[in-house]
Amino acid sequence: MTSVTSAPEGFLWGAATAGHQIEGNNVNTGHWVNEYSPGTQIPEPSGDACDSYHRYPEDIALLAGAGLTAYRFSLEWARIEPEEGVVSRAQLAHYRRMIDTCRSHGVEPIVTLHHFTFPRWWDRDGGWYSPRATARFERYTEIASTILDDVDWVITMNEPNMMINQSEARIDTENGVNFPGPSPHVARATAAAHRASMEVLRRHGKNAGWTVANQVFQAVPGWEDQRDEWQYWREDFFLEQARDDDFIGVQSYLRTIIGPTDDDLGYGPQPWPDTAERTLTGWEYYPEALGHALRHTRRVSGDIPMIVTENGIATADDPRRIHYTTGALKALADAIADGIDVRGYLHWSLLDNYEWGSYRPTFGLIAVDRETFARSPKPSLGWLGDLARRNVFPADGEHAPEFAGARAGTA
Ligand code: IFM
Repeated sequence: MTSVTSAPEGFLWGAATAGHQIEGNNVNTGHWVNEYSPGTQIPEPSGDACDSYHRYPEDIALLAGAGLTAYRFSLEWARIEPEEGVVSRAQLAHYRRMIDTCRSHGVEPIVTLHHFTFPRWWDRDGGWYSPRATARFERYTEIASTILDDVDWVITMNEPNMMINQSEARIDTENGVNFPGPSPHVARATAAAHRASMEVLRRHGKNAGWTVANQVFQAVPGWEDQRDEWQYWREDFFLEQARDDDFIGVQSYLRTIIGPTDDDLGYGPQPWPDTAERTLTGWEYYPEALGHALRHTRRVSGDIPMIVTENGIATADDPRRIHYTTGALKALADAIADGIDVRGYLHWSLLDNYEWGSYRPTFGLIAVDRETFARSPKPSLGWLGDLARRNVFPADGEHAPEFAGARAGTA
């Protein structure tokens, strides 16, 4: 019998998605262009995705019916502003209907303004390298704010620390998709756009912030300085920017061990040992990452409220998903017990969706038939919903074995 511990009153229990990964036919984005370009290195295109653009009422009803109380979803900038300065009222009305549907089910909508995808015109005209990037994002925030009156929680940008790799990747047209590492220029550009967006959202009375992919960088003993260096532009810069925000979204899946390598730099991520359990994304099974992520975020971002805006596992084995999430929630409960102010837990993801190049890594609490789009809730949805209804965390989650020799340096 699993023992439990209470979650704070009003704790948000939910699941998260992103437009491009579930809506389908998001044709006006640069990502769609890349997916369908001749010779693309993207293995599988998004196509109809989960057709959630039309089926969101069913998705929200399933989430609410299970007992969850919050739904994080994103707006698609490319639909709302299909050409620069052209605003689609019909698309704004679509997203407004999604918010209303959440409200009618008693579900708290948590809205992400930007989750990785850009309109084609943005990519054509310089992307983050355009001197107009901040003004464009600020204007988009103003446009989006017109439908957000009763939305309390707004995320300006999802994982800017991952997006900066993608921005650089798109620019390298000669060599195809390639992730040469983080760009301080793009990092600063995202930070400026975030600040401008925050000002708009605060004028509209929102709780606003951004979400950061927390990678739980750990060091092989003796490689702590290199770990810190590796980590700065990949994560800590972005955590620092959140110090004055209303909250920060913590997104955690795994850890990365930094140590010696044979390349010119001489240090970097270490391969996982052959014995490590891997998920369908090839990542190490490491549920306690979430506890390290929350502690590291507090250390760098300060004592601001946090929401776990993503956490989950790509697996075809649903009991394993429950096992992973049990471990993650146990780590979350411990962090709260240690005084970290966490306001909610949003599982990634509500649906099996498009994982940026493939449908194979299934992160969902709900399976989606790729032909008919029929939804089939997995036992994990009911399990998480039951914790939500009782507002409790499992207290005896199992932990994965530690890597020999790796030290949780900053966590
Ligand atoms: O699917 C992604 C999501 O878009 C951003 N965070 C990580 C998830 C899993 O890779």
